[in-house]
Amino acid sequence: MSKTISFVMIGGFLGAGKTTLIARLAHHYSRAGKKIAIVTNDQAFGLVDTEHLRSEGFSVGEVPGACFCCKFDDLVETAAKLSLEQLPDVLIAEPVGSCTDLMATVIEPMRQIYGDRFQVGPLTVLVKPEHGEKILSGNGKVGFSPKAAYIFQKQIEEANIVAINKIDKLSPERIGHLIESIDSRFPGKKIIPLSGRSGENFDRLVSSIENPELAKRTFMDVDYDIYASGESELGWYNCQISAEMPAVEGGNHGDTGRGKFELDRLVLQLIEEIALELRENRAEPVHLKILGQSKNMTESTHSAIANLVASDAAPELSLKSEIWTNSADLIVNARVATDPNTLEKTVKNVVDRLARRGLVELSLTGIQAFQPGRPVPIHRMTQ
Ligand SMILES: Nc1nc2c(ncn2[C@@H]2O[C@H](COP(=O)(O)OP(=O)(O)OP(=O)(O)O)[C@@H](O)[C@H]2O)c(=O)[nH]1
Ligand SMILES: [Mg+2]
Repeated sequence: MSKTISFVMIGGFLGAGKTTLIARLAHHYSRAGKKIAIVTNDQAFGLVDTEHLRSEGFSVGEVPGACFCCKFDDLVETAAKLSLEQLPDVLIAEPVGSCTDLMATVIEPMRQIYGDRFQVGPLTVLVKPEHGEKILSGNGKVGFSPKAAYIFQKQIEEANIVAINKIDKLSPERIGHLIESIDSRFPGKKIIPLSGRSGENFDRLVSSIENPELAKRTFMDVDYDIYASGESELGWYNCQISAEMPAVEGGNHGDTGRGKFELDRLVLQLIEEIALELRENRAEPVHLKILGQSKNMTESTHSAIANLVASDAAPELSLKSEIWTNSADLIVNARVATDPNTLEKTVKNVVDRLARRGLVELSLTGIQAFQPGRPVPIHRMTQ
């Protein structure tokens, strides 16, 4: 009899910490001797998350171009491709952070159509405190409209496990308020406050994910008009940037003839300058991330990632490469509550400005700038 694969889906809003937690979960299961496969998903191509998780040594497939629900067959096909060499024990899926209705459009079809292949676990949704506290309390300026906030709340409504993430940076009072407001608005949920970064309460999450009693069918009504217009409020922008140290005439820098730049500093500086410009345009960053990898093969296993998850959060380096290099490839993934043209101009201005300083040559390629289209799920099973 062929074995069934445990299917674990970790949802949550853009920048909630899904990839960080998935990396921790994948390391946890690998250490326990299990074979892991991961599927990432996005509206665009060229994903920071895919490169990040691959650089951690995992087998990662990507479903780009639309959300899992609209590309359900691609999800199953990608999982099958990842299983060609060796069947994984656990398949972890990261849906797009602006996606909801996953229970009816992905989880239930997985159970009903592929139940012989997959053991479908509870749907875990991470709550992003940076926008969540304002959305759930109704206090403070969220930076995007109630239609986009509708998606955030629907994600919690359908979750089997609601994981309040990033508690390492929240006071006990703030954690208490979040628990209270989630419990009063969505009673009966399994709520776990945790930190995907520090690992606090990670064990509690793992035992809940493995508890089949929590994998309940929680179907809900979704107004696809609100959902679609909420999602289309967000501008999506991806590109690649080639960063090269200019050749120094008569310089003496070994056989390359060039000096080196600090990769971590470069990705952080780009994020910081984009953050400033977005603030001037009053455009709320939902998640802006830049990954940098050296083009030099011996250094390319070290990745740098800089992130910005909200206008009132500080840009940060979530992954340090700690390398100096003379050439690097960067991937920019930006999801911001503004129109894609403004977003494209912002990134271009910043890149041009930095390049003019002459410290490093930067060239932009592979630009994708758009607003997500209306979600049209392949399946919607609510029985
Ligand atoms: N303080 C803190 N930061 C965290 C934690 N988990 C993730 N982050 C940070 O939050 C940012 C976003 O994390 P990701 O894991 O990329 O979030 P995501 O949900 O996968 O984002 P998208 O794929 O863009 O939707 C990064 O800067 C992470 O380092 C946490 O537990 N604590
Ligand atoms: Mg991610």
